Amino acid sequence: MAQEILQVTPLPTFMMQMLQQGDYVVHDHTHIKDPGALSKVTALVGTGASKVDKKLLMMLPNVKLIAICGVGYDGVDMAAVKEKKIVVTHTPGVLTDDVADLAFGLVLSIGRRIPQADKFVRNGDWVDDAFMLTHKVSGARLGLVGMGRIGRAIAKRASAFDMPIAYASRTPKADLPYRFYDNVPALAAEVDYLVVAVPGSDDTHHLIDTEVLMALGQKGYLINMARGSVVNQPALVQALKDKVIAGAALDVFWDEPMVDPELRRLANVVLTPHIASATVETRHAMAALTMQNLQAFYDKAVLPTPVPECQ
Ligand code: 8YV
Repeated sequence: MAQEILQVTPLPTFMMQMLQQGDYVVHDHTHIKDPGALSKVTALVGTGASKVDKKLLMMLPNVKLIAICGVGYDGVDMAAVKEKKIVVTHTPGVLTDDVADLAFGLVLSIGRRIPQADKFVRNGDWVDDAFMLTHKVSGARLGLVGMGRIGRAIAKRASAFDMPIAYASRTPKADLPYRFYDNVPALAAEVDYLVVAVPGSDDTHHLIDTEVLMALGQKGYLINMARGSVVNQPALVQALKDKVIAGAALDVFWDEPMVDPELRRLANVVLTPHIASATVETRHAMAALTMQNLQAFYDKAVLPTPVPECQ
């Protein structure tokens, strides 16, 4: 019998095809054609951007799995999930390299002002003047806020650029040679590039605030491809306007895809539309892992990648 699932957000066409081939009946939560379907749905599928709150879960009495096609699941109300004995899966590992690649691309882009230089050539400005001098990335000090899978992958890339590496996390990692800080402002004061690599959660909400930005200082750059919620965005906009920091490169924002117009007007920023994992290869690998989690759930087999709280 075909299993009935609900897609919480739009999914890529190739994933919809995988679901159809897997004989799933997929309902779209914004256009449920059959109201009776709500009680037939046993699993939800969404992305890292999906909001799954208590209100939605209360409408779905028989949901027992939430399969997130993404590593972050900060949009899922974990208290409601626990209460309803639902299991959540996600897709860690398969996107680590892409996210680290983009993080490093953002470091290079803001440090060397690559998008601005591209615009300079396209606008014909080169004819009148030489492009501004930028700042050296090789050998500059890199600080990581968080040292999980993605933090480690960024550190590996930074090592190849001879960057001294330091990190802030709850506990030091015994296997790593990098300098450890137990708080973010102290780390920020010692680095040129501060890269956010922690998951979005209540614990990390606004971890990057005015104090951190002041510590990072006039020569420092902030890079965020983790979650918009980790940064106090109005405080960042103010710091960028007042030149409290040198610049920021951001792939994630509050209230995506609506990006603060003030931020969009600034010259000392590089902005990308939440694309850290958005390569053909990785998005297919994420979709395949999500399908494996779904299949394992219906086969009553061991789930490949449940989130830590559900292990
Ligand atoms: C995407 C992400 O937003 O994995 C995450 O947590 O933020 C991204 O990979 C998304 O989940 C794509 O499906």
